[in-house]
Amino acid sequence: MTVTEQDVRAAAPTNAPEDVVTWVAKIAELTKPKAVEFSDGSQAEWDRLTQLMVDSGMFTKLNPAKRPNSFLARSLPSDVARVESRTYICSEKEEDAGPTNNWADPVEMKKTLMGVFDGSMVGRTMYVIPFSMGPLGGPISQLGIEITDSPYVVCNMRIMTRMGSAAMDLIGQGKPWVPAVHSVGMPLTEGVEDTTWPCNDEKYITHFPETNEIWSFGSGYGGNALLGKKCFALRIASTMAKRDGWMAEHMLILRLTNTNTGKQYHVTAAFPSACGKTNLAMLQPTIPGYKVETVGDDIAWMRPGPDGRLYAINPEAGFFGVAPGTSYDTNPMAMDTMKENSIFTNVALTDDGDVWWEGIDGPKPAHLIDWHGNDWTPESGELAAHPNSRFTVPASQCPIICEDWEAPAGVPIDAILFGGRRATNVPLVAEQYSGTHGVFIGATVASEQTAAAEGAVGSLRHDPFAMLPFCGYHMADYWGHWIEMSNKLGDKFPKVYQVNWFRKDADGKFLWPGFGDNSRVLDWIVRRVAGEVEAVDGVTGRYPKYEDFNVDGIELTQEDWDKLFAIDTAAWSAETDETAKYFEQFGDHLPAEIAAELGKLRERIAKA
Ligand code: O2Y
Ligand code: MN
Repeated sequence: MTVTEQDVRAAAPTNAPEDVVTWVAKIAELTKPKAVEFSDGSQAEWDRLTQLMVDSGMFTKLNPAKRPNSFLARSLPSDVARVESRTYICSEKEEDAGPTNNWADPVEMKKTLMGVFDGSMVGRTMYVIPFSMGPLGGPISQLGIEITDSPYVVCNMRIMTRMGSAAMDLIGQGKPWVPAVHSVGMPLTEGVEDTTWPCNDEKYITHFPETNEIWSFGSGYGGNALLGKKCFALRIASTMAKRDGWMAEHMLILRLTNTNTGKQYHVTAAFPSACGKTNLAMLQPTIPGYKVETVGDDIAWMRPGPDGRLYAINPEAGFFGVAPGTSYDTNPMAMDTMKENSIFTNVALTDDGDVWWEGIDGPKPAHLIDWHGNDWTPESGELAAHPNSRFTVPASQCPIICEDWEAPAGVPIDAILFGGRRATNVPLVAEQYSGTHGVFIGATVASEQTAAAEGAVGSLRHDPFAMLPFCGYHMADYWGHWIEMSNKLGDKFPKVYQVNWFRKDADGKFLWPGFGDNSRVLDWIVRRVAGEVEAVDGVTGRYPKYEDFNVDGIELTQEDWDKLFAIDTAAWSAETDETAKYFEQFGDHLPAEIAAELGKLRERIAKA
């Protein structure tokens, strides 16, 4: 028995407009689910679906005394992360996807998708999730509807987005919405037994930028399945933003308040993975006189405001953070955020019904159930939690969530940070020389894969603007869009700063303490923004003077400082050659301004 158009009409809430009902009926006809439910986002719905998953074995309820209203899910080892190799941009012209994306012809991909989605939901319930990315009805926000056959996705979307009836109200008022179709790709046909993590070895994470559509097949995990996040808020939104004159960025947003003057600054920051982005979003300053509040931990949508400044919202409502390495030592605010109402995926389970992962506080327990569901002891010699295991938590539970984190018009941005994990070459902080130099700094974000030999560059993994897997169109055209936005806003465009917390000395020791001490770098940046402090011109940008930088309470001598800001001209010369080679792939899409900035960098190296 499969859902008919009549069933869809009967299930649709009264605020669902005809175009939505027709679309849902069409997807039901294709995917052939056994039932259809429109999500209202209510507590009752959460209670019902979490219980359904506990009953099916997909969720383990955590000990309510330790972790109220929280659940653990374990995925299959074949479905533990985003799959970039199966992620496609299906623009009409291949050139528009650019050399850094997988491209597929939209007509061909649609044929493939119609094949794999045909009957893909047999025996399952199809859930229809109306959602808003950003505060409901806000001027920067956008609407979407995800259809999925995964109750896990429904519950995660309830945390990560503003989901349910209120979003459908806005869609019913005729506001545009992005259609997103998701199936785990495991139909329960005759004789097929359901599993606790249904998925399919064949996966397609596809984006159609010209029609704003998302189709995702075969994975139940994270960015592959929670389609509001990377698929909508970055890949599709980046194409919308280019068309409409705004910016969709892979950036945290924080508010830094000078507690002596009350002056507030807002900073966005982009980092490739494994650079401590969540820790910075929830920074605990080690220097007195500052307070950090979190606006967002992963994505920023930014638009020029009426005063000509750039305003940012966090389009998400929750954090989908990496668990391993998170502790009261490294990120106490994240730990407090996940005290309740949370979903954990692929972490370990303690004997008293709580969660555990490598790097969490305290000694290793004598016994755990690992992320595979097997007994684990410290002698097992295996990781108890998967390295990409996750917590899904409501942002509102973060003890330092900014009171304006849901301000519909966003917060005005004062500075933009770009950082990578660079053991060599890149100084602690450098300010842009100009707007185009700021874009060059973003375009050359990279992390080192291996240690560099003396005077050479380690193997660099380029991740421009930390957008490599998330830009929905040609990467070099995206740089062109940044240049256009920067030129349009002129002096009001936030200044860009390159930061690097990870520089090492010749013995491989970190030169900078990082974590809460990164507040010292923020302190210098906001004093620069306020025009309170001078900077010295250097090879990669403008640097702080040692005497202006707050080193109270840490041991950072002038000698250490010199190492943190040292420029090895031979190594930098090699790095510019490497950058030029990296840029070659972008052909004539590379903005002339970016090529010119590389030339200027070479001139500064030659003069140094
Ligand atoms: O592996 C996944 O599906 C999650 S990826 C992710 C999740 C939260 C924030 N950022 C990311 C990322 O890959 O940048
Ligand atoms: Mn991210």
